[in-house]
Amino acid sequence: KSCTSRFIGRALSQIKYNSQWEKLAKKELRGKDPKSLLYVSPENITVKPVYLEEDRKGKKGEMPGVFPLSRGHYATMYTGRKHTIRQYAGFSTAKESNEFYKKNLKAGQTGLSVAFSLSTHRGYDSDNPRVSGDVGMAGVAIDTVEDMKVLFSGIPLDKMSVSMTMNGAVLPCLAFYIVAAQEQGVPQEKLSGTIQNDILKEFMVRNTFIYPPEPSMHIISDIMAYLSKKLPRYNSISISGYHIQEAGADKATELAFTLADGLEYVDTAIKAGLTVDDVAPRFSFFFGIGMNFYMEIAKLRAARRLWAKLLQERYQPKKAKSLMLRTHCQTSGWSLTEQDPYNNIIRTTIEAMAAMFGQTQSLHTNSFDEAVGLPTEFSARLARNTQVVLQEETEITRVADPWGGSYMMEALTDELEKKALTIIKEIDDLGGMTKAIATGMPKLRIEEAAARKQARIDSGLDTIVGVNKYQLEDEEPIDVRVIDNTQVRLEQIASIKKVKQERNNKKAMECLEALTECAKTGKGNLLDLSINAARARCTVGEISDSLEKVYGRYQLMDSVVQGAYKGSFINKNEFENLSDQVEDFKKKVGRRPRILAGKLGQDGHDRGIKVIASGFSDLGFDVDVGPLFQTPKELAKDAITSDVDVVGVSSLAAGHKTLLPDLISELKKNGAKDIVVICGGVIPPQDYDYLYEKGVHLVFGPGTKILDCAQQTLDKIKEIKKI
Ligand code: DCA
Repeated sequence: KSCTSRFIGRALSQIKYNSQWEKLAKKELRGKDPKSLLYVSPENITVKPVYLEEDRKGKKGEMPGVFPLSRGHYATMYTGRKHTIRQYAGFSTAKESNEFYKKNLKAGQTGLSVAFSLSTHRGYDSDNPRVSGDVGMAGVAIDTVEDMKVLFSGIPLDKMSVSMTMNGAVLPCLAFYIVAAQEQGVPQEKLSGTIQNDILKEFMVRNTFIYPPEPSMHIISDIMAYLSKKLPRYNSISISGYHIQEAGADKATELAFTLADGLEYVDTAIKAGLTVDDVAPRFSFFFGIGMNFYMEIAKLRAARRLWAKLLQERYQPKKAKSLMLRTHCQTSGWSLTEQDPYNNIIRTTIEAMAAMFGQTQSLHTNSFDEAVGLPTEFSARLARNTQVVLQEETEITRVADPWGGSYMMEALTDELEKKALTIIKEIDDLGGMTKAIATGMPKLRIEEAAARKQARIDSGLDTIVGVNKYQLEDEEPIDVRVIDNTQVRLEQIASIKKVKQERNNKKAMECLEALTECAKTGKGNLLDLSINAARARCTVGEISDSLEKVYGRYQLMDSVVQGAYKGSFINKNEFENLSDQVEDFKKKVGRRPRILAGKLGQDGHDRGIKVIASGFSDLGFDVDVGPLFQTPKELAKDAITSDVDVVGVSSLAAGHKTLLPDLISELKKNGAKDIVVICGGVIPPQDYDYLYEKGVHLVFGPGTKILDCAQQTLDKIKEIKKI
C-alpha cells in the first residue's frame, strides 16, 4: 500500500483531468476521487484511466515509412510482408537439432534461430572437463565445422535466413557457418541472417563472454568490417534488450540501454575506419515482450522513433536504411510460471500480439513448459502455432501500425521516448556504454529493479495467476524433454577425435598461430583468419584458446544489491518476523547464518541468484555470491574455506542432475557433511526426488517467495546443526 500511495502521490500533482470526464467519473465512482484510478508503471509512467483528444493537442500525425518511423519503416508493413516466424531452438547433437529444424520448417516456421550449448558459447570443446554438465543441454553442441555442416544438412542456406545467438565464441561459430555454407555450395555473399554479436549486454546481464571488454569490442569491429564487405545481406549484430528485460529492467531502461549499446557499436565501427552507412543498415535489434500489453507496443514504436532521431542527429547517414530499427522479439521467458503452467500459453499469446501490434520483423514465441525444462515436440508446436494462428486466422496483419493515432498509445510512446532519452543522456555523460559498464551502473540499476519487482510479487502488489493468487491445491507434473548429457558428450568427444585425426595438423596449427599473432599485433582481420582455421578443421576450443593466450579470460567482479527488496516489501510484519528469527540465530550461534550463493557450469543467467542474495541479505543473512562458471569442486572448496552454513545453487540451464550430485560428493569427500545444500531455478518437479536422494536438502521451483525460501533454509540449518 505504502508503495502504491507513494507513486500515486507523485502522480497526483501532475495529472489534470478534463472537467466533464471528471464529473462523470466521480458520479460513477460514487464520489471517490478518479485519481484513485491512476496506475504508475515500473517505468514511473503514470497511466491515466482515459486519454482524450486534448492529450494529442498540437501534435502532428505520422505515416508509416516516413521519418521518424515510429509507425514502421515500410509504408505497407505486414500488409506487404508478414513477420518471420523464427523459433529459437537447438539441443543435444547437431543431427537431432537438424531434424527438429526441418520438421518445424515444414509446419509453418519461416526462419531459423540457433541456440548453442553453453559450452560452445564459452569457447570450450565438449571434451573439456569444465563443461561436463553443460554439453548439449540448453542448446546444440558445435565443436567443429563438421558439426555445423550436419546442423544445416538439407537446408538451403542461400534461401533460409539463419540467426545465431552467439557472442562469446562468435569468431569460430560464424566462421564455421560461412565455411559450412561454402562446402554446401553457397558462396558467402548469398548468405542472409543475423549473428547476435552483442557483447556489451553480456557484461551487463547474460555473462556468456570470454574475453575482457576491450578485445571483445575489437573482435566486433573486425566482424563488422568483414561482413559489410563480403556478406552484404547478413545482419552483423543483434543488439539485445531482451536479456536486459529478462534480468529485471523496466521497459524504459531496456530501451535506453539497448539503444545506447547500438550507439556505442556505431562509434566502434567509425573508430575502426568504417562509416555509419557501412554498418547501420545491417544493424538489427532484439527486444523482450512481457505482459504489460500497451507499454510493450509503445516500446517498439518509441524504439524505432528514437533510433532514427539519434542516428540522424549524431551521424547524418546518407542511406535511408541506416535509420531503420529492424527488430526481432521474443515473448518473455521470465513471465512464464512453473505453477499452473498452461496459463503460459495465454501469456505467450498476449505477448505475441503485443509484438505484432508493435510491428516486429521477426518473432519467437516461448513454449509453455520453459519454466520447468526444455520444450517438448508438443509444446514447441503450440508455441509456433500461436504465431501461425495470429498471422493466418486473425487479420491482425491487415493494417500497418493499427494502434497509431490512439490517444493512449501515442502518449505512452512519447513518455517512453522521453524516459529512455534521459537515461541515454546519463550514459553519454559517463562517456558511452563501455565506460558506463565499467562503472557498474547499468548492472546495478537492473539488479535493483529485479529485487524491487520480486518484492512487489512476494507482497502481492503485482498479481501472477497461479503463483501469488488463485493457486491450485494439486498440480500434475507436465512432460519435459530429457537429454542424456553423458551420451551427447561422448558422441561429441568421438567426433572431435575423428576430425583431429583426419585433418592436416600442421596446417591447423599454422592457422591458430596466425590468429594469436593477429590478436597480438592487431594486423589482419580476426574473422578472415578464423575462417581459414575453420576450414583447416580447428575446433571451437582451439580457436578460442589461440586468442585467450593474448586477451586472457574475463572474470566478473560482483556485489550484492542492498535494501531494494526490503524497501519494496509491503507487509513489514511478515518481513520483520523472519528477520527477528535471523537475529535470534545470531544471538545463539554468535554469527549470522552464512550462505554462499553459487552458479555451476557455464550457465551465466544470474537474475535468480542475485535476487535471492539481495533478499537474504536484507533479512540479515551473511551472503556471499560466488564467481560465475564454477566447477562443483571449486564451489565446494569455496564453501568450506568460507565456513558457510548453506550453499545455494541456481540452475537455469538443465545441468542440475550432473552438477549438484558432484557438488555434494565433493563436500562429503572433504568432510563438510553439515553444509546445507539448496537449489532453485528451472528444475522439473520430476527431478526433485532424484536430487533429494543425492543429498540436496531443499529444492525451490520458480515463483517461490523469497521469505518462504529463507524460512525453510533457516529451519533446515537449525535442524542439521541441532540449534
Ligand atoms: N515491404 C518491402 N520489403 C519488406 C517489407 C515490406 N513491408 N517487410 C520486409 N521486407 C524485406 C526486408 O527489407 C528484407 O529485405 P533485405 O534483407 O533486402 O533488407 C526482407 O524483406 C526480410 O525481411 P526482414 O524484416 O529483414 O526479416 P528477417 O530477414 O526475418 O530479419 C531481423 C529480421 C530482425 C532484421 C533479423 O536480424 C533477425 O531475423 N533477427 C533474429 C534474431 C534472433 O533470432 N535472435 C534469437 C534470440
